[in-house]
Amino acid sequence: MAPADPAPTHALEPPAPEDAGGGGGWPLIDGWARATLSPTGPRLWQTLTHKSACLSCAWGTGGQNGGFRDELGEPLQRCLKSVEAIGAELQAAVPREVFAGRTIAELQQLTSAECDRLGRLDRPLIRRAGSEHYEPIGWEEVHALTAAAFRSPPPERVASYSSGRSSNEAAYLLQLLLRALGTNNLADCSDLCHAPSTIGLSRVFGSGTSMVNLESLQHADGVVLVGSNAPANHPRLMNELIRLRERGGTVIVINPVLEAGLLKFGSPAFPVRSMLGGGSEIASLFLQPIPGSDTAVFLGLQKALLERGAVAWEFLKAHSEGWQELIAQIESTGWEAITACCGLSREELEHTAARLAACRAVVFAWAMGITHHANGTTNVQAIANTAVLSGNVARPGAGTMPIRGHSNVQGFGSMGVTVHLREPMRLALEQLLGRPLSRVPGYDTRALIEAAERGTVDTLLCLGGNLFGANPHSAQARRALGRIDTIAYLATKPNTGHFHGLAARHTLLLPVYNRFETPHRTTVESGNNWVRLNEPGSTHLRSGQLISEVAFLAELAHRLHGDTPIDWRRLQDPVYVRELIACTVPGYKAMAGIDTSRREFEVSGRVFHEPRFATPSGRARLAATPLPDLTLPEPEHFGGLAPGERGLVLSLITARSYGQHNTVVYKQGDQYRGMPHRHTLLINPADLVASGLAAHQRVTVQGEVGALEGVELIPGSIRSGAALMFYPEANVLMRAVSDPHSGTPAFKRVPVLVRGR
Ligand SMILES: Nc1nc2c(c(=O)[nH]1)N[C@H]1C(S)=C(S)[C@@H](COP(=O)(O)OP(=O)(O)OC[C@H]3O[C@@H](n4cnc5c(=O)[nH]c(N)nc54)[C@H](O)[C@@H]3O)O[C@H]1N2
Ligand SMILES: Nc1nc2c(c(=O)[nH]1)N[C@H]1C(S)=C(S)[C@@H](COP(=O)(O)OP(=O)(O)OC[C@H]3O[C@@H](n4cnc5c(=O)[nH]c(N)nc54)[C@H](O)[C@@H]3O)O[C@H]1N2
Ligand code: SF4
Ligand SMILES: [Mo]
Repeated sequence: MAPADPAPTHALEPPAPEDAGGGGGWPLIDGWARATLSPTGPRLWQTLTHKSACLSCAWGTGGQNGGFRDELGEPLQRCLKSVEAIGAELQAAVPREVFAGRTIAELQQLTSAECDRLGRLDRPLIRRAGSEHYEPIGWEEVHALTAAAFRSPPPERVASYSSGRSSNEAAYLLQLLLRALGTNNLADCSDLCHAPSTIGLSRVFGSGTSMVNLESLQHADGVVLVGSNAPANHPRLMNELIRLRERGGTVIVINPVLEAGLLKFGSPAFPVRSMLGGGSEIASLFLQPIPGSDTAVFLGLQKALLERGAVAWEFLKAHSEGWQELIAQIESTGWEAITACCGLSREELEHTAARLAACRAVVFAWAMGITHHANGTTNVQAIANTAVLSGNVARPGAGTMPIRGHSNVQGFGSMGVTVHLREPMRLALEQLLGRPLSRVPGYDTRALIEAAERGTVDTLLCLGGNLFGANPHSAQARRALGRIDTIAYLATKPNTGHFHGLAARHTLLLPVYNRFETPHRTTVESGNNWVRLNEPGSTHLRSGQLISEVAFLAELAHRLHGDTPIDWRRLQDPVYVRELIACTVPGYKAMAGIDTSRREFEVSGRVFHEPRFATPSGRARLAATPLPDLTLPEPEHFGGLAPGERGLVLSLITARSYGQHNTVVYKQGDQYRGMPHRHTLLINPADLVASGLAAHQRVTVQGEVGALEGVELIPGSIRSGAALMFYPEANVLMRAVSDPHSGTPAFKRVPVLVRGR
């Protein structure tokens, strides 16, 4: 039984799932039916069975096994999120009158959902300085203009930003062409996402990705799921959690929000249970800490493990270094400091540690609730320390598993689209190009925005994504992008960034094929280090002038670099690109010959089957993880309350709703959190009482750099002192406060003043 816990805001044993609603279930089945029976239904089915990886998340369903299978060949692994993403790509082209008739000012009025619903981009467009319109432009002029924009400025003044939607081949070309130009300015969406995981895990294990593969996960009897809303964002992971509970395993969830789908989840993969039984139970234990305090939670778990004699001493001494420093920190940090920081009781932490110690093999998995903090890298290290201390690494069923975001975000990192290029790959690229690469550190995403704001960026190529919408401090992002001379956006569909992120002189909007339309084979890498092969496809936009990303980048490279030291035009051939990848990207040797073998593979050197890590000594490197200071400012910090106003300062989590993919919104509300529309703020009922504000009242949410008016207060299962709003709208509120180690912004702990009358 759970120890008594007087605080009403956090629960240890989760509430009975019957009372908690649960995620998945009927709405999912209904969603499938609607989507597949709609007018685009037949095309949708055809796409679902196409041999290519899912466009949506990095769990990586699809590929050579056919649209519905995971890498172990298990069927029925495609979720509704995938259907949503495909449905959006199957829209008709944006009607001609939209860009001809509507001014930029009018297009700027569109919401994210409205931008996406305009349809598919199907011909190149340009907006010239001073013009009120995007107008058509021919490809030849596009190529000449982009080549000139990259050729003219000094290399430090050109840059790229990318979002992990494109292929490995496009990613590899992008970095090769920029590095050959002499710049390392390769900002990527992972800078806003899992960079703390890459850096934290590299520090501890010498390798920045998951050390667990799907097969290994299926041998776990414990999973600690931290800061992840997997029911919405990685739905097929839920199948693994359901199975683990069925095997008698333990799922420990750590999240300030009592997410319904983490209590109980109805998966279409288990249809009888999900329809008749109301879903499967997920969390065995649910901890609701203060946002941003996970380092304290894990230090508490470590202390409890130490005190109950559950540290794997032999393993620690044989396979790690720096453990003495960590043990000293655990011993010298008092329980009061830990519990005050995380808001959980000592009993809760001890009880959780006991459950952890009783497991044979535990996987520690996490997402943005861990990384989106000013101490994101430290959070990751605290988790890794716990895994090593308890002996839960480098054996079947045990290890650390960052749950990646975009479907090929991990592939972008592997292909060298990063400001932290690893030494072996640097050497290989230098050999390929026959000269040393620039040693000037590149701009990551935040550094890029800051450099642009200073006026030191002239040319920017955006391979997918929404740089404007994804960044904190929207006003600053708009200003910064406006100081760049030329921006080329390669995209499948319009988004808010194309209308608000306008360059000073030329803004190009260039239509590309998505993964299932690309006329040549491509590859991607899943978050589980599995490389998928996507077969060629075709587009429904028959009269469109779309280009493949590889073709565009190879053309640009050829115009910039000619035929030396490699034949850049030959890079139009993705088979040749894969040959280069096989000989320059660590772990990718198996890429050679994939075109004939069609054999998908696991990147080598990532999954640790035995405790020899990728560090110089082969040992895991442990270090102390300082507790964060989570003090919130007073109302005066935000200008204070006006006479007659009531309100309170809260720690705001900005997250995804159940109906969006990042900056692209598909549905307005979030039924699982009881939020009927997007202009809402989830708040603990006790905070409502204490502040004198009322449920469903419309309030002003005041952040450090901006405010949102008329926001509806929704009482819900969130820890007292915390609040939740949807991204990207909430990005107008916050100043960019970043983790110094990774540059990743603190999107999950934004101080705000909520005020109303
Ligand atoms: N359908 C869909 N799928 C997606 C995406 C999408 O937008 N839609 N986006 C993709 C991308 S790029 C990514 S990165 C992933 C994102 O996947 P997630 O990380 O699951 O996404 P978020 O919505 O940011 O939710 C973060 C969770 O962390 C919790 N949290 C917030 N602060 C804290 C904290 O301080 N500590 C702890 N322990 N928990 C906290 C929140 O309550 C929330 O449940 O999903 C990917 N998959
Ligand atoms: N406040 C707040 N801000 C956040 C977050 C948060 O939780 N809170 N999350 C952060 C995270 S984790 C991430 S990853 C970033 C996401 O940031 P981004 O990756 O920059 O944004 P997306 O919304 O995923 O980009 C969507 C666009 O990509 C384009 N696209 C789609 N498919 C393709 C393709 O195949 N090729 C090309 N070239 N383009 C394509 C479409 O035009 C679409 O509009 O946002 C970050 N920002
Ligand atoms: S879990 Fe992720 S990869 Fe798998 S089908 Fe769903 S969205 Fe696609
Ligand atoms: Mo992400």
